Amino acid sequence: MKYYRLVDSFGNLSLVVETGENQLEDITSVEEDLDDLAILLRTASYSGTRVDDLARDILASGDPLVLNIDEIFNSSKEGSGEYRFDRPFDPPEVWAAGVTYKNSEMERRRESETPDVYSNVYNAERPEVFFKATADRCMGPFDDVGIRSDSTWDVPEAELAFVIFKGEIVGYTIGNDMSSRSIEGDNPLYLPQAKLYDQSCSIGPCFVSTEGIVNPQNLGVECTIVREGEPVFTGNTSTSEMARTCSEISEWLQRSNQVPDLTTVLTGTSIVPPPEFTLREGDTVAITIEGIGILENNVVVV
Ligand code: DO4
Ligand code: MG
Repeated sequence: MKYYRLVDSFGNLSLVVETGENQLEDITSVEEDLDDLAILLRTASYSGTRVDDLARDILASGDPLVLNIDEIFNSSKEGSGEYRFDRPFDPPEVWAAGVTYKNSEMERRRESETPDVYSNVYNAERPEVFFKATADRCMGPFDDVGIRSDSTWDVPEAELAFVIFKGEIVGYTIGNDMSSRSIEGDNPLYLPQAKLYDQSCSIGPCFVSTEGIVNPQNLGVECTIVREGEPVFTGNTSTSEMARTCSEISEWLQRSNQVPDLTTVLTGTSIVPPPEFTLREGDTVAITIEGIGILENNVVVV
């Protein structure tokens, strides 16, 4: 099932579930303490219930508020209306895997004066896994994402993201790994500065439980960048092109490294705009992943 977090015009949060064509049902309108995915996952874990079964039971036990997805999508985009989509949950840590697609390896070789590090890691048993963002640096749907003021070449990275709870993958979302190619290209040791800065990441629009995604290694991914109303870049791929699996990345990340519940892990990109392309303030990035939805963000200089 797909879980969204809504914020109303008074700042109140609610946890809602997609239950039909264009339809959301509000769990919080039935159980007022259940306004966050973390609480639902914890309750499911304590009671030994699957999260989707718990959500269905709660909705069936009351008379939930029913909302229309398209209306909330439009009001979120326009910044108007009673409800808008919030970041679907608060990830205490965001990590990312890199060079998990052949295309990413080739593009990084192009930008770097030390290209071999990328080929080596693509072929190695140990994946590249790096710290990507804290909760404060991770934005939600329709929030602004950042390009650094000291960078000259910037791109979004459209990535499937998985979510860990009690050491296990419990669901998926979309991630945007905003990146400075000029800073990473100068020296791979600058990677933390190329990847982690204000508003350097976004996730959303929803969290999809593992029950809702049959095979994470076979999902279509698309990224479109719009400038002044016109698309200036579109690319697509499939997670079937990934050289590693989500389970494998999760296992490597958690070796000698306990991660807190709701840690989110971006799994790498294959969609790379051409070398002459760089993002500009005012651009809009829309990432679509099959079975999850569309994550849309505007770009600002930070
Ligand atoms: O090796 C640097 C970062 C790679 C990355 O972010 C990706 O492949 O998505
Ligand atoms: Mg990336």
